[in-house]
Amino acid sequence: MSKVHQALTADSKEEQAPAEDNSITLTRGAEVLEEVNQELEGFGNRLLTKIRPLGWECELNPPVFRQYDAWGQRVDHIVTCSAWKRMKEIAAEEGLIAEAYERRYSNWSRVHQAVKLYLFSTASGGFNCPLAMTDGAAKVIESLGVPASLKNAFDHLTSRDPRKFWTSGQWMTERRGGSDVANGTETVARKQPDGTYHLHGFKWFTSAADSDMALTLARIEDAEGHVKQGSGGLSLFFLRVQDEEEKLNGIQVQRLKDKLGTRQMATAELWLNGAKAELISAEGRGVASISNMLNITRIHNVIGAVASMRRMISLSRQYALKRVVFGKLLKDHPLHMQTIARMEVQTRGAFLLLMEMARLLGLAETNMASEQDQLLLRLLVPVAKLYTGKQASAIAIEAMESFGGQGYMEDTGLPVIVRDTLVLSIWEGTTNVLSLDVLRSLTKSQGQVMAVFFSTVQNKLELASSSAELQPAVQWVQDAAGRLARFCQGAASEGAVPMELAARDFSYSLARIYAGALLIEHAARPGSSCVDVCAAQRWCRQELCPVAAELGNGSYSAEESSLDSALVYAGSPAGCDSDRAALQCCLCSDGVFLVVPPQELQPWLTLPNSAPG
Ligand code: UCC
Repeated sequence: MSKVHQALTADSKEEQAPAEDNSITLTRGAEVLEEVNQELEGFGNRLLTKIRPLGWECELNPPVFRQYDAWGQRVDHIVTCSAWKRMKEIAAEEGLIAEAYERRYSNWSRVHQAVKLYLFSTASGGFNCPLAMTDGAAKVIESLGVPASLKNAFDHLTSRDPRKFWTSGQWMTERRGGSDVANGTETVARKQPDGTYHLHGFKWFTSAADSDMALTLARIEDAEGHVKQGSGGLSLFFLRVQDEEEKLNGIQVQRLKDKLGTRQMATAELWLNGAKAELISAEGRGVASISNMLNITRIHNVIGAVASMRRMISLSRQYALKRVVFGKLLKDHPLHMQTIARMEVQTRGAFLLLMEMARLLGLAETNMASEQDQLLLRLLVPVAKLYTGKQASAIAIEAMESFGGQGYMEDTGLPVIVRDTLVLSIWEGTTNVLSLDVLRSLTKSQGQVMAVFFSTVQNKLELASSSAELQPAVQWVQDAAGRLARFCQGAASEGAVPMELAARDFSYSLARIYAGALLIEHAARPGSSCVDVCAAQRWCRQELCPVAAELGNGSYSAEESSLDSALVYAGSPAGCDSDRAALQCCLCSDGVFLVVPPQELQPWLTLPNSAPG
């Protein structure tokens, strides 16, 4: 039985430890809200009048790479525009990183920071990316106890002084790949007499390569020049990108990446050729140490996703108030309103997931989190990251379509948002890699994350127990949670379900059930509106537990799994070059005929030979 299956056998009925009395934090929460509201109003004005135009300037003036100076000297200069530089100053002035580490508002500081970043995100001209990594780097350093050698860096990363503020890179991806870091990392670290290391290797994607510092992984060479392979051979290093004379620190910039989106931000290939660095993790604990950074950047990814969804819906909604088609405004076409309303429901669920994570992170960072809160946070970060990344891509495209052909025009600015959104399911771990991380959280906690998940969902639903209008929604969530619990028990006891195959549907189930519970809890609070109730009801009407549904369809059986490959390669070992060839191959494959009835293939198979292949 695999470790995941063993974890699933953990008693999911385990009692949650009594929650701490949080009435004091709640009261203070109301005061914080009042204070923060005022500040946000000022920030909102600044966003509209100053920051958004700067963001557009960043889009129009993407970074360029100047390899040589006028005299033929190699300089490897990444030239960024003045608006990009101004964004860095604004980020410092607004305390977009500092807020989280000063903890002015105690456990609410992370919620405050998340809201500011959420507002900033789509106006930032891509500057949200370096901020994500900067926050992640500060988190790693703080979790190491801010050692003396890193105090200076920490102070720069968390400064409100624009002259002092640093951003950080996170150089994890090498030529052999970005998901399988344990096997893909080739960079070596050679120890120097002064105790520092020189790094040698090639970093294939380095986002915001104009940053002041970076955290990166490398394998320490022993005296014989040997390194340990795998995850256990990786250690974490800190380095400055430039030295005191502003010369690159043993780094050559190979080229800038030509990306689909996030073009405002310089992503570079970097050749580390003796870059001076400091070891900051225990030897061989690089991945575990950098995971503190990953979990923060993944939360920023969720912020970016929800912000993008909200921006696209706002634009779409405004357009519907002005555009007349078929004799009336778009807003008076029920089908159009249904489309936007569906996006709205998705966005509300995603927003509450984001706020829940920020709340839990705030508790964890002020020693107010119970063990259950910490487990829940560990589970929710990959769940929310993978789910909102997909939601945001779908909504960006749907909302673009709501503008008709105009949505496809560059000068509307909509394609920029779409392009920048599509990366969110790739950055910081793809959907499948994050689904496997969900399983990792399960095994690492020996199943305790699921026990906490179920009891927290149940607690949230209780608030709605006296609301008749929310009862159907409560019932759907309870049914889905029941089906998920049975799935877990079945998967564990028989070991019958290959969990890797079910990982994505499993993660989607967690996201939908949890967001359903959050929407219900929100709708049940005093002061909520009928729109909140409607959003909760509609969210809960979707399939909340796709993993149980797919199990019922036999999707995780060995037969289905082998058919997956048959469908993909359709009888050709080398794959197929065109749809026509693929369909012809399907004819040869009994397996494919079993799942695609011949009558459905008929229109395709009778295409004239001249039809495009
Ligand atoms: O894309 C990148 C930069 C883009 C710019 C950022 C902008 C984002 C914000 C946007 C704003 C809008 S940088 C590249 C990103 N790359 C990734 O995300 C990597 C994806 N791959 C993974 O996540 C893999 O699952 C790995 C690398 C974590 C797998 O590594 P291993 O070594 O094979 O995994 P292990 O052996 O399972 O884990 C090693 C240790 C374990 O701890 P111990 O040894 O104590 O048991 C794990 O529990 O690391 C621990 N660990 C974690 N702990 C692994 N992952 C986590 C985690 N997420 N949280 C806590």
